[in-house]
Amino acid sequence: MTTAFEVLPEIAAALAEGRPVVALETTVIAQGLPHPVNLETARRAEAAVRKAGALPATIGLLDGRVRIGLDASGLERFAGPEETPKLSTRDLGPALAAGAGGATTVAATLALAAKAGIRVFATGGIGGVHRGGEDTFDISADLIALARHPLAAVSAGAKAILDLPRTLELLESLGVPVIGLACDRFPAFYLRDSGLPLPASLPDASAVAAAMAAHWGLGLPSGLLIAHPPPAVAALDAGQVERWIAQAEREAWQQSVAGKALTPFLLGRLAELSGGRTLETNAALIVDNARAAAEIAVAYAALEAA
Ligand code: PSU
Ligand code: MN
Repeated sequence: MTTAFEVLPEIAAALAEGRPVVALETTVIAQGLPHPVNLETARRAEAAVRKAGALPATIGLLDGRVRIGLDASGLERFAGPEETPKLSTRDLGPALAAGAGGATTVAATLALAAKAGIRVFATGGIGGVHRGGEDTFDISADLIALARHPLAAVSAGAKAILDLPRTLELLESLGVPVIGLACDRFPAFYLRDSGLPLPASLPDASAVAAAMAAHWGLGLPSGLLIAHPPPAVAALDAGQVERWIAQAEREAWQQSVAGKALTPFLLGRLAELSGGRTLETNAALIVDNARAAAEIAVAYAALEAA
């Protein structure tokens, strides 16, 4: 069987030479944001990575092949109006074997990026323990993937729709460092500050790169979560966000929305209830996280080369 694992040539060359590369996911494009904001945001995130001196590797499955890095038309396929399946770690093997395509979540993207040898990743906000997760066991595979794959994942904390204290507890259990980038409290996606203290805080990209090197230098297998607050101009009001979330959660429960459909449903309802304000914030923080991740990738590549 031919390996269905295609790395874009410019990315393969960069990785072989130890130049900085940032992995980006496609679920946020296909399920997290509506058309056409999704395509525009994906392009802006890639541009932000390049501007900061790294190469973007947007990852997904197309026609039964893993694609590490997408060209313009590949990106458009994930952003198009047609339905694209959401693929988590468990879905990758069956999708490949069926010759199918799909957008990869944070969890699936981390697995594929690790196989390609990429060390830095960016998203908007990772998944975590859902509210009520102590009963439903709805805990994102993103947390497990962070424990398994050696990448630094830059994220605006975890999504505000989640149970953030339990999400942090589980990350501690899994041995995943959670490092605030120039902040000492966990951001909550649309909010700069959840009020939850972080176990570590570092001032800049080079300090984060040093922590990555030290963590992996010990032979520790996990990734690191780099918590990066949304840009101040884009952040929303906490009370307002909480009211929208309460309503979206109630509707999800009434309509029995669960499993992999829950996160896209909640994000979609928040966008509607807020008259598009959560979308603007989400797009802004995705681009800003991509930039921060590129700075970390550049600093880490310099450290490795030294
Ligand atoms: N970040 C965003 N929007 C998103 C996601 C992340 O700003 O839609 C996606 C990621 O792909 C993440 C997924 O892996 O949401 C979490 O889904 P779940 O809760 O089903 O694991
Ligand atoms: Mn889930």
